[in-house]
Amino acid sequence: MFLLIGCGIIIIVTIVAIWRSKKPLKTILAEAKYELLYNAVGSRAILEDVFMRSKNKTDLPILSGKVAVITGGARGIGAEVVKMLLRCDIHVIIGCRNTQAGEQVLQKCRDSGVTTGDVTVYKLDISVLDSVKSFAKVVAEKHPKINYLINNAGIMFGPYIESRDGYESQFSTNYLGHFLLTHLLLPQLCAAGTQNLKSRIVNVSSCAHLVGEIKFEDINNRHQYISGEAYAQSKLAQVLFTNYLESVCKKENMPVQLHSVHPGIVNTELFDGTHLKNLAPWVPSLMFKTPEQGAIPIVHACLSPHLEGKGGTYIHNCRIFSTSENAKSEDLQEKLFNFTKDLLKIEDFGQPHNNNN
Ligand SMILES: NC(=O)c1ccc[n+]([C@@H]2O[C@H](COP(=O)([O-])OP(=O)(O)OC[C@H]3O[C@@H](n4cnc5c(N)ncnc54)[C@H](OP(=O)(O)O)[C@@H]3O)[C@@H](O)[C@H]2O)c1
Ligand SMILES: *[C@@H]1O[C@H](CO)[C@@H](O)[C@H](O)[C@H]1NC(C)=O
Ligand SMILES: *[C@@H]1O[C@H](CO)[C@@H](O)[C@H](O)[C@H]1NC(C)=O
Ligand SMILES: CC(=O)N[C@H]1CO[C@H](CO)[C@@H](O)[C@@H]1O
Repeated sequence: MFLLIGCGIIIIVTIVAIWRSKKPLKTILAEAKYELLYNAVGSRAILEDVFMRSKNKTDLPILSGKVAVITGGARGIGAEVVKMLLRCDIHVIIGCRNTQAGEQVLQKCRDSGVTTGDVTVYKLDISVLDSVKSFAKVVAEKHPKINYLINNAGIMFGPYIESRDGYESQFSTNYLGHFLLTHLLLPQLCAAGTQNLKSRIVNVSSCAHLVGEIKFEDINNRHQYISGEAYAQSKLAQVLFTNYLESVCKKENMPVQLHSVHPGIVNTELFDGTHLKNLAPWVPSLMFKTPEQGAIPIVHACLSPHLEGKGGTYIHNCRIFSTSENAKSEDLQEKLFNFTKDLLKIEDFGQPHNNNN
């Protein structure tokens, strides 16, 4: 009952915020449509988080010698993932914009009594293609074998901004940069995996993918920019890509498997600046998961032996969930894959040394 009232408040708060914003009616209607969709999907996800609370657990086995790469591991959910991987004695490579913040994550873990594992921090701005290339280059040189790649860095909503390479910021941060990074590190992932113990690529997507569609003719969503629509597009693109690459890896017998994960609705800085946090800041702290709880399904997707051989799946509260119909469309997966390869001028995916990337 309490939860239903909470969800109702979220809906009312956002509708009021949209009316206050004084935009043209057409934009208001389109934004309202997305607000309602998000509220529906988000409220359902919150309820699922609550009812599946007991399912939200994963073991932390000792995996000395394994190497994990994570984007955006310096705060939010990513920092909690780093902490859990350290407890497994894994060597974690953090790619983040502020390398000092990355170092501090290690310090905090040590202060809290975690003595195992190690952290190396390299500078990475995932929204800048050149930065992705230089990051991948040092990482590949220093670590010829990578067991886990966690594509976690992400941004949500915000105004229309273009990245240095000219792409809408959510598309370039959440999707494009990670597509390139995955391409560049695939050889090292293949080198670490075996047919019985595959390397894993985990994409931190979102239940928002359920309301997404891909606008090939206006991939930047420039024509009518609705931030929620662009976020959903970027998260759907991740799931499509995960599913497509999984089928490629299977076909070519690569020892790599892929998962997309919805971490839950988690109280992080991701919600800063949203209508909800501006008008009812107590809702996230009361009703959302903590970052630690959000990290659990991601770690589960990386490490759980129960998922061995079950690549291409979408994980929600440590359970395999079904994705949207859109995400299952093989046609759409291939179309987006071709489209992205062309954008990035990649000729042979996963074979970085055959071209100039
Ligand atoms: N919170 C939720 O409810 C929720 C729900 C579904 C999915 N997710 C997904 O979970 C992931 C993590 O989100 P969060 O909640 O932990 O958010 P957060 O607290 O805002 O953290 C975002 C992380 O991404 C990094 N990042 C953003 N832009 C970057 C860039 N251009 N280059 C490098 N790193 C960048 C940030 O690093 P800086 O310190 O450099 O900014 C930060 O470490 C995202 O992919 C998000 O879409 C979250
Ligand atoms: C994860 O999603 C990104 C989009 O953010 C995509 O570019 C990348 O290739 C995906 N990786 C895997 C292994 O699914
Ligand atoms: C993707 O590209 C391949 C190779 O160029 C082509 O054979 C295939 O038909 C394309 N698929 C789609 C859906 O456009
Ligand atoms: C909401 C909730 O109960 N989360 C739990 C998920 O699992 C971890 C560890 O198994 C607990 O510490 C959390 O409290």
